[in-house]
Amino acid sequence: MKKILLLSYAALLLAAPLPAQAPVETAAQHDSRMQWWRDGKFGMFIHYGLYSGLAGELEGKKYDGAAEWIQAHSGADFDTYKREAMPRFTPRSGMADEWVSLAKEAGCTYVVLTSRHHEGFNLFETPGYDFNAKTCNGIDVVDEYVAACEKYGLKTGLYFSIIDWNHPDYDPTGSGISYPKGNLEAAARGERQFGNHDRYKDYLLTTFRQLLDSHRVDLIWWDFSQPTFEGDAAWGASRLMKALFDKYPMAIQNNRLYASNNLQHDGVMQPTPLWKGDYTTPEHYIPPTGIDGDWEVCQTLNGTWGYSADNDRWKSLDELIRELVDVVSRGGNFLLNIGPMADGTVPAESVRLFRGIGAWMAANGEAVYGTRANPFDSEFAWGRVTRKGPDTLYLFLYAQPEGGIIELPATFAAEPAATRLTDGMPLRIEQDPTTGICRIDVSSLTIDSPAVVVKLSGTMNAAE
Ligand code: FHN
Repeated sequence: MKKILLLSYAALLLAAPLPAQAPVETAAQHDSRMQWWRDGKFGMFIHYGLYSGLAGELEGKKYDGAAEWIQAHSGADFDTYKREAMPRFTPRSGMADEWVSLAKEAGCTYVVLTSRHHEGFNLFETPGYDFNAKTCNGIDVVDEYVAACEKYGLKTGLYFSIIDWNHPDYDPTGSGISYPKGNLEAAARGERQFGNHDRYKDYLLTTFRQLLDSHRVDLIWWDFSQPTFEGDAAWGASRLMKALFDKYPMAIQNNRLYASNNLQHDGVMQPTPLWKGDYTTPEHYIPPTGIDGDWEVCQTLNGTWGYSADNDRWKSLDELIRELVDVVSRGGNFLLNIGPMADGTVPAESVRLFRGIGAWMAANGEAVYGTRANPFDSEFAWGRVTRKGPDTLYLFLYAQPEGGIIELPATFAAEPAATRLTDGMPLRIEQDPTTGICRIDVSSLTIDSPAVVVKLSGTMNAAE
C-alpha cells in the first residue's frame, strides 16, 4: 500500500507542480482506508490540557463557555497563563487507561485525544521545546493513551491544534481567530515577537513529526482553519499531510487544515474534496439530511469541550442515544466528548452517560456498527432506519407509529422477516406488491428505551 501511495505521490509531483496533498489513491484504495472508520461509527473525543486544571476559572474570575478557550476569553498573556495553569495541571499515570476503558465500555470503536490544543501545550515529549507535559509534569500523556488504545483494541486518534496562542512565532494577524489580548499587548511592548509565521510552520511540522515518530496513530483530527487562513499559506498543509501519509499510509485525517463551514448550524453543509481531507466535521450540529461523502458530528455532553467545574448543563442519556442514532441513520459518525479534570479523572456524570450509552449499544450495536444510511428518500415520524448490506434494515422506534403499524415504501424479493432485535421476538409483516408497501405490526412493542430496534431481513427490490 505504501509503495502505491509513494508512487502515486511521485506521479503527482511529476505530472503537476502542485504540492503533494492527501494520498493519491484509487476509489477502492480510499474505501479500504476508510473502512474501519465507516463501520466503526462511534468515537470518544477527549479534551485534556492545561485548561483542565483551570476548570473555567482564572485569577478568581469564572468564564462560561468553552473552558479550553479560557486564555483567549480572559486575555491572559503567556506568562500569566503559565503561572496560573501549570500548578493546577496534575496528570496522573494510569488516567489514560481509565479514559479508553470507558470508551470501550461505551461501545466506542475509536478515540481522539487532544495531543495539543490552541494553548500550544504538547501532551507528548517535544525535544527542543519545553512547553510539554513530559518536561513539565514528567508524563508523556500521549504515550499512555496510545498504549491504552492498543490494550483495549480501539483505533487511535489524535487531535492536533494548528493554532498556537503562545508559540513566539505564531502570527495571529492572518487568521482573524480570537487571540489572547495579553499576548498582543506584550508584542506591542516588544516583550514577545510574532510575525515569523514561516518559522512557526516549521515548528508545527517538527512537532508533528515528533508526535508521529514516537506514537502510532490511525487518525489525525486537525483543528482549525478560517477562510482567510488555511492550507499551505497558514500551516504548510501539504507538508503536514505528507508527513502523516509517509509514516502511516493507512491513516485517516479530517478536513480542518482547510476552512469549512464546520460551525454552520443550518442548511446543507458542503462535502469535503478529498485533497482537503477525508471527512467533513459538523460541530454541535446534526445535518438534517446528512452530507455527501464521509462526515462526523463532534458533540459535547454539556456544551463545553474542556472541563468546567461549574457547568452542569448535562444532556440526558435519551437525548444522546437519539443523537447517535440520528447521525448514524443519516450516514455519519458520532464523536462524543469527555473533558477530564486536572488529574485526568473523568467527571462522574460523563462516566454515567457513557456507561448508559454502552448498555444500549451492548443490546443494539448490531444496528449501528457496519451500517449505512437510511435507504429511503425521507425519515419517518416514528423513528430512524439504518441498512446493512443488501438484505437487512434496522428500524429504530422512538415512538409507536400510528395504529401500531409501520409502513415502508418497499417490497422484498422473498417473504421478509421482522423481529425485535434484543430478543428475536417475531413480528407480523406483510408486503403488497401492487402498492409497493410493506407493513410491520409493532403494536406489541413497548417503547421502553430511547430507541427500540426492529430487525427487518429480506432483499429489498429496487425502489420503483
Ligand atoms: O476551538 C476548538 C474548540 O476548542 C474545540 O476543540 C472544537 C472541537 O471540535 N474545535 C474548535 C472549534 O471548532
